[in-house]
Amino acid sequence: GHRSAVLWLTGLSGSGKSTLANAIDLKLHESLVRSYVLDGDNIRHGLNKGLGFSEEDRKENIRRIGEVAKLFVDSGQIVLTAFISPFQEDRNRVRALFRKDEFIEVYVKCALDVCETRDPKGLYKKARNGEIPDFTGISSPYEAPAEPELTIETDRLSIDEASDIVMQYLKTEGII
Ligand code: GGZ
Repeated sequence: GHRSAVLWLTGLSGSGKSTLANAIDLKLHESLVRSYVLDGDNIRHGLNKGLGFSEEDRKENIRRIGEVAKLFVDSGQIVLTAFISPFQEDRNRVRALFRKDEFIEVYVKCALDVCETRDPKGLYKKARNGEIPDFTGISSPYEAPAEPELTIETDRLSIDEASDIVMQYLKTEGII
């Protein structure tokens, strides 16, 4: 058996949150742990369709995702969330929904210039050109976590190394 928990990944666009979440998800499945990834693909296109990127909309986005994560934890699973979640106050509000040992804030740390070089969807280029307003890191703030349970530097580690660090943490904490 294993405990349930939320791995709350936070970081810039292009920092590798979804990639890392999916790599961890795969390793959890290989260890017969029930897990699920929430990201823009299954949340912003569905439940949160209609929310944009103003401070108010991001706050509501994160609030709803926190409530959904809570349902997954109640169902006994490990849920991984991959959202920029740029505001410390919004992340703290989500943290408050959980027991101390259930909420694991993972800072997916990557230098802005590296994210901007990766630019997999060409969004940074558009943001620099003024085609996307309120873009995190360019024209909207990102507040790095003050006291994350884990910091994973994706500009220094491979996906395999990064996901192994998180798996090791879950084992050390007795979650899996
Ligand atoms: C930041 C934006 C924006 C703006 C569209 N700012 O790299 P992506 O494309 O796939 O991930 C980003 C995603 C961010 O959505 P989140 O739900 O994670 O944001 S938040 O937690 O702040 O609510 C990016 C794309 O949406 N995107 N416009 N203005 N990212």
